[in-house]
This record gives sequence, structure tokens and C-alpha cells, in this order.
Amino acid sequence: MSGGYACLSVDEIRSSIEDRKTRVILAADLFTVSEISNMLHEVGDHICMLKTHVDGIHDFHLDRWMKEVVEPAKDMGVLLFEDRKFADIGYVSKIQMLGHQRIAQWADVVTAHRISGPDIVDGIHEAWRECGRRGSVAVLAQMSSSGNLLDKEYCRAVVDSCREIEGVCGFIGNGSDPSNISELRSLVGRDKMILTPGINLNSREARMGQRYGHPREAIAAGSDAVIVGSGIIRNREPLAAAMKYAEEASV
Ligand code: 5IU
Repeated sequence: MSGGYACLSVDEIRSSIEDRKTRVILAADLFTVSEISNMLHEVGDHICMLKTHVDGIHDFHLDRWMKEVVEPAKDMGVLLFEDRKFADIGYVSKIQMLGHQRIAQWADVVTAHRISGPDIVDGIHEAWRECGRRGSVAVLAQMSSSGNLLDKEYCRAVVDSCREIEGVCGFIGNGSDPSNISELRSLVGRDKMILTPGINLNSREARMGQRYGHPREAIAAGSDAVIVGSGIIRNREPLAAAMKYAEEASV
């Protein structure tokens, strides 16, 4: 418990990842519920979490979402990870969790910026509590996009202020540079997770400021799990690609 709410613990999330025997989080940046559902069914055996941006889904409808994505993912033991990057004050983040897409009703992990203050974590957990659910927050300590403003000083302040918060399961670290991950791991210690976007076996696939590193290097540098989108979903053979990433990210 923390701030009066029950959370999904780091141990629970880590053991869920271990049970899945894969450290790949699928970034399902697709445009319809069916596309995401189909992708989940195709590569589900090789991923530990399904990361979404629900506000990017053209035909989002909660009933279909629950039936075609959330229930199958739960049946597989795949955690639902909404990369919402909450950034507002605690109360607004709470109402966004409970808003149109009912994120609190189905997400197990959500991302948040630390910029507005630590109460954002409480706001998010209040929403889960009101739904009778538990979840956890991954806080952005670094980003993979070039020119981002999350510099070393900011990263340290984020980690120092969130490392002891029970409702925080860990931090987002930049997968395009393994030295960023090692530095982040030394700040974080072992008790919280590091989840790593900016991962692709082909760094030339990067577009719009994205930067990529290798999954094996990210894991070796201390990441718990790698977040892979284009490398799998834009591959002509998503299943083979998911298997390849899972193998590369194995320890
Ligand atoms: N994502 C990043 N970088 C970040 C954060 C999140 O790429 O710093 I925080 C998200 C964006 C996208 C996924 O949903 O991770 C990466 O997708 P690609 O593997 O297609 O680049």
C-alpha cells in the first residue's frame, strides 16, 4: 500500500514477465481494434505486455476493446500497458484515467511524466482504486526521441523522487543508447524496473526523430524489457520478427 491504495507490485510484474519467458513488450501502434487484436493473436506467445496508444485507435469502442483485446490478453497472461504519458496535475490525470477510453478499467501499467509533481501517481492510483483494480505507473526518466529535454539532471531528479514510491513500478529508459540504460540502472538500483523503447534491429527504420538501439545491448545494460513496435508490426512476418526479438532480448 502507498497513499492508501493497493498497487500492482514490481515483484508481480517481474514474475509475470518471467512466466511469459520473453522480455518483449509489443508497441501495437495500429489504427483499429481488429488490427490490434489480430496482432495480439499472432505474436502473443512471444510478448509479455501489450503497449497501446488508445487515443490513436480510429474505431475505439470500449465493449469491443474489452472483448477483442483485453480479455484475450488477460487469458494469455499478457499485461496491458497504456502509454498515455499522463502529465497533468493529479486530479486531471485521475479523470483522464476514468475518461472516454476507461483506461483504469483495463490497463495494468500506464506511463506518466514526473514534470507536474509526484501527486500525479496518487491521482492515477485513485482512478484504479475507484474501479476496484490495481495497476502501476512507469515514469519517464529518459526518452528515445532525438532532441528531447529529459537530460541527465532531470533524469536523476525523476529517479530520486520516484524510486521510493510504491505505486511506481519503474522508469522508461532510452533504448537507443546502452550507456543511458547503464547510467539509469545505477541510479535506480534493482528494486524498480527499466522499460526500454527505441529498439529495432535495423536502426535505419527510425523516422521522425526516433532513434534505435539493439535489444541485446539494452538488456545487457540493465533493462528489464524492451519495447518494440515497428520492428515487429511493420515486418512482413510479425510472428518471425517477434520470435527474433524475444530471442535477442533473452538473458
Ligand atoms: N516510445 C518511444 N520512445 C520513448 C517513449 C515511448 O518510442 O521515449 I517514453 C513509444 C512510442 C511507440 C513505441 O509507441 O514506444 C516505439 O515504437 P517503434 O518501435 O515503432 O519506434
